[in-house]
Amino acid sequence: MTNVIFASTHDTTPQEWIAPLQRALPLAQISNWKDNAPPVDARFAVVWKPPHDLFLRETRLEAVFNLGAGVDALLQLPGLPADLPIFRLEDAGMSVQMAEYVLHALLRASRGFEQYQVQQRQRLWHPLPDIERESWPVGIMGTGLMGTRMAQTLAALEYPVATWSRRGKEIAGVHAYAGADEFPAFLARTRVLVNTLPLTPATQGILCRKTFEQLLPDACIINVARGEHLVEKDLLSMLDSGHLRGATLDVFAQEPLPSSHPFWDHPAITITPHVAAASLRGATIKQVAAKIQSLLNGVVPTGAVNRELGY
Ligand code: OXD
Repeated sequence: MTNVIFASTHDTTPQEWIAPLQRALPLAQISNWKDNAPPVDARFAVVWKPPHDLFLRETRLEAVFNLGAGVDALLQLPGLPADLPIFRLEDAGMSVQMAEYVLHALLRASRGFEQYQVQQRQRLWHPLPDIERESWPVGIMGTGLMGTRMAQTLAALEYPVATWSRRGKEIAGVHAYAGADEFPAFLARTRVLVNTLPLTPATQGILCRKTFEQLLPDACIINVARGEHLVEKDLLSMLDSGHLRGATLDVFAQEPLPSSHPFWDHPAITITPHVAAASLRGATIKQVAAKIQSLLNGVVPTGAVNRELGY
């Protein structure tokens, strides 16, 4: 019997994951993590924000499956064996939601919906100038599944779109910038900066004053990756000085965002509670079950995390 442990400190109703996972893998025994319980000697762990002692207790794991795209928190857990394979979730309904989220944030600015909302309250019938797409060049940091889908979506709507990533990725109709050398040129043509990068020591704090200063004037920031990418005080001072026009933030260094945090009341900041893209349960379970089955058949599935790169 193959033991699989489900370990999430995030889900209050783990049975909603465990029951369908058990149906998808009838020959395995799926159990829920319980604090202060003995190990179940699991071969596989299915996790999201797992308990800190997961790897200290379950020492026979052969692979871990992360129920999200970002593995930054998982890689920090104590006792994580250096050679334990980790598989991230690949899309599972997330990239289309991310594309919608970014499109919505972009349109609020580019189509004047923010101003029309204010005008409605004033009973003001006042058409704004027509949209000029070339005034809204979008720059997407990261060309994983999320960044790629966003770039394709916005390019299809005829916005000028560029991406920036470690190696540069070819996407039809999108200009690719690659590596540290091309970062300044990427920023210099960007007015709407979207962050989809994985959080690693190399990307932590990348949304900082030095980055913001290089953007086109009246720029917007959209962060859907991790709160730790952003230097909060730099964002606030660049908004207050008028160099930046606004920011749409879905992720924060501390979640939930504390009620005393200055972001809540800032007129140029739009906040959502880490909901830009949810992994859809049905698609996620199907994908994780297929990957476990693949390993049981001796075939390494896709989505393996490169531990050196940190994603
Ligand atoms: C993820 C997330 O990493 O939802 O998938 O944050």
